[in-house]
Amino acid sequence: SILKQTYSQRAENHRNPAAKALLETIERKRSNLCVSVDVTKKADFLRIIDIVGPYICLVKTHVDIIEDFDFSVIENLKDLSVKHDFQIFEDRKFADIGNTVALQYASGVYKIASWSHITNAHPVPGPSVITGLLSVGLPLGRGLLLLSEMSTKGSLATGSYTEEAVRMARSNRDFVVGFIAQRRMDNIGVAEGASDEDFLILTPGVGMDVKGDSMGQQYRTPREVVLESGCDVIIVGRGIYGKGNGANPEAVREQAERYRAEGWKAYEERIGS
Ligand code: 5IU
Repeated sequence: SILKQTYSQRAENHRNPAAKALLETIERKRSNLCVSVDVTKKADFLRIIDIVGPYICLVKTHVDIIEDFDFSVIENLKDLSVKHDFQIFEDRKFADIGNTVALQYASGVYKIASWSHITNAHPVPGPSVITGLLSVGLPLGRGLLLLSEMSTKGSLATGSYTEEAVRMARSNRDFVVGFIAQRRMDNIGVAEGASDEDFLILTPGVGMDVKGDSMGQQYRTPREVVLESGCDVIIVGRGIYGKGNGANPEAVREQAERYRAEGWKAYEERIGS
């Protein structure tokens, strides 16, 4: 079963270059930690990434919240990704018709496809959202995650919506490499144990010290997410950079190290090593 395979074994199952690179990075750095850097100043953004860089496999960005954005942010981010050996995931959550998402992905101020190894989309428009994005991303070797579940209270992405998302992914395996979800999706709609599919499951809503925030976010621990729910990558934001936008570098470094260690321990326990 996928749950018992190592990340490097799974890297061999994947033909999509972004998925393969992510799995290889996870194994090389012994880190299934993705840091989500939701801050509004480019200096804070780059400083936090430089601190957490050694402990992560992936950085998750929302570049549209950076107030003083210019393209040097991207150049610096790319340099940091080489310096610290991590992949980049712009959490853009595309959700429009194919023609529009292709333009949003390739063009505008951010030119996301030119630098983000992985991005994501809501399945709400149906398969055309994938067709639009893959027209831009596939030739560049990019990968897409579908949002089949969310971490928030009252999320509508449940039941048949989640199942349809899995069907959409199965029809586009060369580009759709996995899901943003709270548990494994491989077994949805197939008999128990019958699936040998290998979708990557990246999971936000991870925190060890608090249960949620005042705006509907809900947190689970790395152990619950990786060991009990079989997810592959933990996505942690405020649990790592805290309230002060990472003003205390040593505290940020300590938290990154702590989440990396917890995520990896849960994985080792899962594969039984
Ligand atoms: N995010 C979630 N939950 C979801 C999805 C995305 O939290 O279901 I889809 C994003 C939002 C934020 C990050 O960028 O993941 C989590 O940040 P905190 O760890 O600070 O809550």
